[in-house]
Amino acid sequence: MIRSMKVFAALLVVSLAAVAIARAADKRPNILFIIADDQSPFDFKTYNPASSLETPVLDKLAAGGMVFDGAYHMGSFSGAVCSPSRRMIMSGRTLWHLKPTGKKRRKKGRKAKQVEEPSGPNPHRYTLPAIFNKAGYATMRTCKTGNSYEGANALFTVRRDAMKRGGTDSSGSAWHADQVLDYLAGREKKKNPAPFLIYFGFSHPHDVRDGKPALLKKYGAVNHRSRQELPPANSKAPKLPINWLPAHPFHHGHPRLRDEVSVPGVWERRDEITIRNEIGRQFACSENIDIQVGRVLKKLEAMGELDNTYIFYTSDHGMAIGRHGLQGKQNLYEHTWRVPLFVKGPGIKAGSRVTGNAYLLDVLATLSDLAGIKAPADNEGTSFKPVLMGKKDKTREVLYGAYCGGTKPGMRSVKKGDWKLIKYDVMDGKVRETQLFNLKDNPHEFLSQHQDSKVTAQTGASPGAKQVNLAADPAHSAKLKEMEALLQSEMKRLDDPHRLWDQN
Ligand SMILES: [Ca+2]
Repeated sequence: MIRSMKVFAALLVVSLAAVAIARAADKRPNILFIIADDQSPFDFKTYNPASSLETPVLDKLAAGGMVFDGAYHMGSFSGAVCSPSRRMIMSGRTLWHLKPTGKKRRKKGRKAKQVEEPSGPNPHRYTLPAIFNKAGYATMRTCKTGNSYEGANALFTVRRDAMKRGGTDSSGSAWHADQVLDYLAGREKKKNPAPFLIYFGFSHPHDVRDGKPALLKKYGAVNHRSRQELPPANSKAPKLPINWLPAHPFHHGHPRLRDEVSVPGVWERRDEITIRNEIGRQFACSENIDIQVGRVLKKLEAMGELDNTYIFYTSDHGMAIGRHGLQGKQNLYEHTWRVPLFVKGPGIKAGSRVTGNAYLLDVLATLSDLAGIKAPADNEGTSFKPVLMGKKDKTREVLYGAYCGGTKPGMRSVKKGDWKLIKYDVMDGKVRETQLFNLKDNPHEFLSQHQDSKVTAQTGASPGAKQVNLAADPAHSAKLKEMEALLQSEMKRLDDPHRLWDQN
């Protein structure tokens, strides 16, 4: 009897201690991670003051926290750039270390693809939801379906995924916000003390960019359906991007690529009316995302949770829509390689702006760091919490990018300081091109084609003589050589399985 009372007392002490730990853990920060689908940083006024997109909520979020000028996704070996990008976010793995799936490996006569989930027992134990669940966080997710990391997505305790790319509240972005609001209302009712990780994803502005009527009207656009006719010209439509071209100067390397030839509303057209209408649709969808984010932030404020929440806003990758004569997300120009990234939360100085040099694959390490959770064993990302806390300006010096979803070995980029190299080795050796840019002098990556008077008459741009590809300029031959060597060393370091025509 005495012995069992002693055991009971001991158990009581242990459980009281557990409650005390849980209470202490209540103070851990919440995380609201917001991710758009296919959105260039240059759509936002924060990155491009000439843009006509209005996003007052996100502008306020950016102004109340930190803006990253150098946030990138590492690339893709598939036309579905979303897929590896989202896998990198969930796993913190670098591009070429995303593990092949057991299922695909077993398929006869097919080579293993460097995509999908890892195989073996309990394969998703190191992913974002798994480690936050384990640490006692309440995890919730809403996002589009498909082209993502199913094994990880399924681990969120509450999951409300659906493809919502329509022009109404029930078929568009409002639906995703409704899921978060509903979840927060439930949390309020249950008085759930655990901090939350909410992965708040949108299916927009990804094509088909069907906007809501009032917003389409505002941006002078229509949900264009006819392949035979142009949409109506409208002076209210957003201006052409400053680095628009009627065609890319050489083949992008991915024949019959869906995003370049068959996106409804654009197809193979790059004319001014089509592109301006399409950007109007993109902006209508993006302003709607802004409105929906606003609804959720208002709710968090009403619940008294806002001040203890880190809010991230980003996209899985950027987008061309007419820039450089391209339409899709399968290129390594800044408009597409980069992503928007705004972060607000405890300890982050309002109005701060950094280079950052962060990858989306750093998100796992960063969120873990902010929550006081040890980053998982196979994470390869670097926490950018020190950047958020104002202790440093950037996470790394060199950035590497790849696109090889089409012909191999594909495109590669490397960036260090103001200098950026892009190389194209595509179409079975028929296209071998090198571009060298100084992004400080030439932030829009103008090419000689951008100086054509017919082009400048439409874009209103006036590129200087030196705002071109500098790869052939003898004045920069030493820099070119340095960047070529840097690219090759990054390819080697990151286990890129390919080499370009002029590499060892
Ligand atoms: Ca995407």
